[in-house]
Amino acid sequence: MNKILSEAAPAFGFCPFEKIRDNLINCRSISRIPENTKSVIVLLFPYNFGDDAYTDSDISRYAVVPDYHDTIGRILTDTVERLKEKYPDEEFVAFTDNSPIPEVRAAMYAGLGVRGLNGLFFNREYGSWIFIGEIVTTMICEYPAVADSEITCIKCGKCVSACPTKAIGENGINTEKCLSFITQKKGELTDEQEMFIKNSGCAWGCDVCQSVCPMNKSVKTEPIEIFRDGAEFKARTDDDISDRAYAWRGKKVIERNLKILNK
Ligand code: B12
Ligand code: SF4
Ligand code: SF4
Repeated sequence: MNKILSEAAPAFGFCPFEKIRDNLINCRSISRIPENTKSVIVLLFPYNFGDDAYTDSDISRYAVVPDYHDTIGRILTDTVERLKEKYPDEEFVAFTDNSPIPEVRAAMYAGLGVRGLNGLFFNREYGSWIFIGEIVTTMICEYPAVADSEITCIKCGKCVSACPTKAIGENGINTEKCLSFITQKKGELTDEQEMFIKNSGCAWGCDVCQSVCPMNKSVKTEPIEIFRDGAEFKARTDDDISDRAYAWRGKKVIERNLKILNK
């Protein structure tokens, strides 16, 4: 099992399903979770090229690499096939992002790292610059002993004060205030929302609460191979943007944001 998983991702772990059963996100794919699920295999996919690489970039780091829904989706589908071959009596179902699994929580209980005040997950080696993907299975795995007290950050407050829209509160982030959410919003924006985008210099997403975090200093800068190949540091609006993370909202949204930046 570990050999197959290590060929898919540089870091992975096992979360008991019972740790997240009561926190499932209510989306359409929830029905794909097998009835007798016992474990969530959590895999981390690093995408960070290091601070210097992004100096002239106008999109957030996660959008620089080819759309992770496709790339990680393909890796996980392949991994599921290999696991099914090896364990024919068990069920395996892959998810990433558009997933009923609360991925931050699952990664914490898989013993892979901690949750920050900004709601994001930080791994010891790669920091928060990782995508989380998972395979839900009926197999019982070897779980780490993770105490609730061990899975939050040091709460230094740097992300709270640096957040441009003051979206981080005591109980996590206020989604609608978050600049990442604003850049993905369709239609007209308020003058204030436009100002936030203009001041950020970023046409898609927001990296501020990650960039200031001490847990992201001195982390590994080794994106997985599939990300190294197709990285693009500037947003595009030509005919084929289908392999980019900003494509799913349609071309109008990224065009609007670029127009705001260039005003
Ligand atoms: C909807 C969504 C968004 C929304 C709303 C975000 C939000 N936090 O609600 C928006 C569009 C704003 C967004 C933005 C971003 N997102 Co987003 N998003 C998601 C998505 C699809 C669902 C999140 C969700 O609704 N979770 C449910 C709620 C209830 O979870 P929660 O508030 O985090 O709290 C849970 C746990 O943290 C835990 N918990 C909370 N507090 C505590 C305390 C203790 C003690 C314990 C034990 C547990 C615990 O319990 C809660 C319930 O499960 C996830 C993928 C997924 N399926 O999880 C990606 C995901 C969280 N996003 C991701 C990314 C990369 C981003 C951005 C960084 C992108 C960018 N650069 O702009 C920003 C960061 C904004 C931020 N600070 O969170 C990554 C995060 C990777 C990481 N290192 O953590 C994920 C995991 C996608 C992925 N597959 O990699 N996102
Ligand atoms: S900046 Fe400080 S408070 Fe925010 S996530 Fe990082 S360690 Fe936690
Ligand atoms: S992604 Fe940006 S706007 Fe959203 S919580 Fe983090 S710093 Fe604030």
